[in-house]
Amino acid sequence: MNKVILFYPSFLVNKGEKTLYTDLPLSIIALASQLYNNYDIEVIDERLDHYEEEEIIEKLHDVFMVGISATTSYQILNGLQFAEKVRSYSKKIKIIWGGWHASLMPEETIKHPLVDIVVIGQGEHTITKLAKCIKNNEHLDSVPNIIYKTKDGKCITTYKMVFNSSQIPHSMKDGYKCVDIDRYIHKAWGNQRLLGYESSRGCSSSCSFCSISALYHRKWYGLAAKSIVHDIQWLKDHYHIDALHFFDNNFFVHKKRAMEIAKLFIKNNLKLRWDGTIVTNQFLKLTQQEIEMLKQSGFYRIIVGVESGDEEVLKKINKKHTNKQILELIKRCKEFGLFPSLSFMVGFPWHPEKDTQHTISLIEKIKTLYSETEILLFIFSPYLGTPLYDIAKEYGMLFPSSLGEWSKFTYDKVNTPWVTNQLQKKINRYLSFFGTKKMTNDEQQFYQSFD
Ligand code: B12
Ligand code: SF4
Repeated sequence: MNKVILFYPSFLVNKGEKTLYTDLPLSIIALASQLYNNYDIEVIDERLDHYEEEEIIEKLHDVFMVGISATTSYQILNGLQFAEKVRSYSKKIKIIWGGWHASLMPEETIKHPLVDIVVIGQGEHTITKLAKCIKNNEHLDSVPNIIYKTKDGKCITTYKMVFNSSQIPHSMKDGYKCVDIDRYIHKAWGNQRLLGYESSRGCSSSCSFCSISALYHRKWYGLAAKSIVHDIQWLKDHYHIDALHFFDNNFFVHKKRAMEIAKLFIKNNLKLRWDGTIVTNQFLKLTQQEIEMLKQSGFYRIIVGVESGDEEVLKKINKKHTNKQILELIKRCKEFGLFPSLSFMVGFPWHPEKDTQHTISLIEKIKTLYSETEILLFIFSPYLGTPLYDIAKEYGMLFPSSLGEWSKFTYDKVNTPWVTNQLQKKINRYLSFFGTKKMTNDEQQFYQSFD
């Protein structure tokens, strides 16, 4: 037995519906890149792969472990359904859960009968050790950052560290070989062949609604510019991409690294359009020459979490900018011909009517200054493990308390008791106005479906 299945569950309850969010399953690719040389790897991306029961059974032949990657979403539901199939095929195959949900709720997750081992946090080192131990029937107590069940049902934890800078693989090429990259290349923002890429992990900020700071505690690690550009050149040569979207939580934490990447794009004549996340203060500190160099390298779009137009809320959620700075950022984008994509949340627990009003009013000012600005407007939902999750509980929000219950929960639906129906109706009007109507077909597709 030498086979490992890595499973990326669908986000949908009804899998017949149009598939949302079909970007590269980077978690699975990162794990596959570590296992590639020693095991037969099969990746199942349930958002795109539709197999009959018998086909799944056939695939399970020769498998000694499966890895399931899930965020807090219906991915849990679909992950459990897959685990059920694995369990009924053979009790010997180890079922391992990792990803954001399992990492934030490890003790709760391990209690589920369809979970043998939970991996907490980054999985690269752990999966390599786990695979070796499971295959050779060795004890698991030397594997870091897991919770596992012993034969008599006891749960043992080896949790040591939250974030390890050496864990981001220097090249994911082997992982890429395990998926059909063409399926993840999209048309969007005027690009014909856009692909996602991860060049750093973590974030130096500590916004109180965000899971990144909850798990990684403000630590950040980025790959070296040379190694990134080397990978990207390879992706360009093999998949003829014309644009790259950095999925990093905060691409510009290390300005020197970001500028080095831009320089290398120019030097190597990569001719790729690219975009990435930036915090307002980071953007406002860029000099004119730096912005020009970024533009020359193909940088065309900044993605900024503005989150609220209510300055009281900004303080409470630990966002370090003001409305004035946001308007300044918009003016600079217009001046330099950069395309701003801003995301907002309304309906925080304190005074949801007021924060909605202030946020809408800021969005209107932004649109007046630079109408091309892309606005993404969400209703706030408290993410697991964050300070706002605890505040939400104080404000009467109830959360599931087992993996089975979480499988019926999604952040996509409004589930905060303090957002009244009336407020929700009001927000919905703006959601459709700002959220989609102003977007081109390409961009709508990015957020709605890539089918
Ligand atoms: C890209 C991205 C998206 C993309 C989709 C990507 C895709 N694959 O199609 C888009 C933009 C569409 C998206 C949407 C949403 N996202 Co999102 N997204 C991300 C982001 C920025 C990167 C994900 C990624 O690829 N990371 C790179 C990989 C390598 O890291 P990783 O997933 O953490 O995997 C590592 C470990 O977790 C572990 N691991 C993971 N799986 C497994 C499995 C096994 C077996 C093992 C051993 C280990 C393991 O090992 C991996 C390597 O170290 C993350 C933040 C982040 N940095 O991860 C948020 C994040 C995952 N998203 C989040 C959320 C909330 C959402 C939304 C609900 C937001 C919204 N309000 O609409 C939506 C909706 C999704 C849905 N329908 O439910 C939250 C999840 C929180 C949670 N508790 O689950 C995150 C953490 C962001 C945050 N700031 O809090 N997202
Ligand atoms: S800047 Fe973005 S990634 Fe960083 S903590 Fe805030 S919301 Fe999370």
